Amino acid sequence: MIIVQLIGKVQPEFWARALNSMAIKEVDVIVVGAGFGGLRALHALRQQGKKVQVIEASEDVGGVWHHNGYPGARCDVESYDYSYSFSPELEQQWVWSERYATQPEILRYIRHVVERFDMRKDIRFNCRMERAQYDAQGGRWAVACSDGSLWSAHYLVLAVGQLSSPKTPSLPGQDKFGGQIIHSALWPKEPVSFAGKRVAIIGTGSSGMQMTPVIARQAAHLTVFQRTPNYSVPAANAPVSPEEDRQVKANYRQRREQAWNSPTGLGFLPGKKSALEASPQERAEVYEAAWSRLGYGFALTYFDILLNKEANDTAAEFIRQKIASVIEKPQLREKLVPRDHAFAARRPSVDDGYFQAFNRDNVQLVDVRETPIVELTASGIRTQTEEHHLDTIIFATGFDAFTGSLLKPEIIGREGLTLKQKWAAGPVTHLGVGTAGFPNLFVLVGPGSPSLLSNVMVSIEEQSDWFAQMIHFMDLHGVREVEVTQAAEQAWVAHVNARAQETLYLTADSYYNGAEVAGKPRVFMPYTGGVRGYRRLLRKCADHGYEGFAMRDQPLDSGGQILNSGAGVADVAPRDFAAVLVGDADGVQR
Ligand code: N01
Repeated sequence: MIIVQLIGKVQPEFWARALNSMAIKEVDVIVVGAGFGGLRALHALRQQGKKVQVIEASEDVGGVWHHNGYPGARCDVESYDYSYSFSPELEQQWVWSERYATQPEILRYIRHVVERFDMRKDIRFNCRMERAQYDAQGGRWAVACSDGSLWSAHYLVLAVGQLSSPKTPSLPGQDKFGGQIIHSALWPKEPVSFAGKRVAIIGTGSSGMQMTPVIARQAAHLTVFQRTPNYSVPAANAPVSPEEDRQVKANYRQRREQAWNSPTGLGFLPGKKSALEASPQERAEVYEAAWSRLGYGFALTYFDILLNKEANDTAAEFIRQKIASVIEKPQLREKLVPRDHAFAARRPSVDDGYFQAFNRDNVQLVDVRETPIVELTASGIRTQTEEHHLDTIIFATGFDAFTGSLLKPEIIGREGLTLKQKWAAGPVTHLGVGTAGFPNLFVLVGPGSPSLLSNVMVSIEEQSDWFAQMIHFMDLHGVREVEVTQAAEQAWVAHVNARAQETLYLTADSYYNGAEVAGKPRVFMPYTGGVRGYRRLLRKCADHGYEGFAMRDQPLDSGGQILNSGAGVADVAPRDFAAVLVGDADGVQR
């Protein structure tokens, strides 16, 4: 049936090659991606006794943490929170060396988890999913991969990451440059030396800001090409002392509970007060205390920093003064201090000496809005005013966020509709986990879920367990096919938009709303209702028999009947964002 489906509807040379080279392998679930998300999905699905095959395009585990090996790369979520919670033994035995772990340490952790839970045997490396097609009569996904392997699975889980499709601008003359070009998210595995080199970094988001001070210390000369000045708060990184480790581990469950019940999954509860209710002196004290201690939690010092422009201005001005105070050259201060958007309306960075790096004699800033890049030459970058001679150019230019990696493979649902066609005007999901017309397909931390507005580890674990429980429920009730209803996804998209409109996120161009890629639909993608609120909605959906998902005893095309009240629309009436910020997404006001 599957072969007929594949050959009948899609007849690329690829399928012929795949079919010739290998037999179709049958599994219960294909999970695409062996980063934190895919590995956690593997664990959750194994717990349900499922035969799972993880397929991974690269040669090892880790996802973005495998690829983003640039100097200075580290997480801006505290190590104890950016880690799996499913195994108390793992929690107790793993020792983090720093409050914010470096990329190598995170990768060591991932590899440890993979070995400890014997995951490697279920992962196929150097295997990129190129095409997946739903067999509407058989109710299974047929998956074809770059290595010629062909799979049939009841369920398809896309754990491909939201920031995993690197974006490189195409500048004139890019092929002429004689030196080395590196993208921050495709960092070479062999060591890159900057000693004695003239280096350029293009892009001043989190990646550019993290690598700048480190490369500045190594290179002969560093030129940073900035388009938009970014807000940043100090990382407040420190080694973890044995006493701190003991304390965290003595109360780890409590710490997890706090993270799960906080708006961002970072454990911080927002201040109960409006920034505008506080006196200037009180605000200054609160901001000062948060500045050196909270990292990204700075944005939650008052509950309305992301809701009200006037409130936001108080935080933004504090940060501007802090940034300006460490930059010695007045003309650089003007260029580096962010003024054109509200604080945290785009993703701010958490840095360790970024602005101070510009006090060094070997570091130069080029504002590309003032002096745009004209071309790359054989020996460097030529702007409208000068040529910068370079040995190495680093693109820290970010990603095609949220949908980039989801839309790369050809994913074909009912009646030949591709995911790309379905999402041509922007991604449409119910709860960020599934989309109508694509049965038995789950997206991990997809558009419409808190994803990049949360500690993604919390979201990954929440959704992985939720899918696994849904599959268990389906097994118990003889369900063969599950599919988001159109009514449910329309209601969810309206809800996501309504919630976003309560915030300042829509006031800025950012990768949250597709502005990072020319021609990409301008749609706000993450869910702003908070981790705790989202968690409650997932539970409510399950408690109501998976409301918004049609569950059928057989595939629809084989005459399947709906077993639950699938047509129901989740009750997601927009509510006061401030209520969500203190964790009451289900309508309880503060
Ligand atoms: O990417 P970005 P990133 N010419 O999209 C500029 C996570 N992360 O890799 O702002 C010149 O933020 C672009 O300019 P503009 C985190 O979620 C986390 O830095 O579009 N410049 C911008 O300055 C983060 O948000 C950690 O005007 C160009 C930069 O490139 C996300 O990953 C560390 C350009 C891209 O910034 C992405 O971060 C690293 C062009 N043609 C990343 N095109 C931590 O955990 C783009 N830019 C700390």
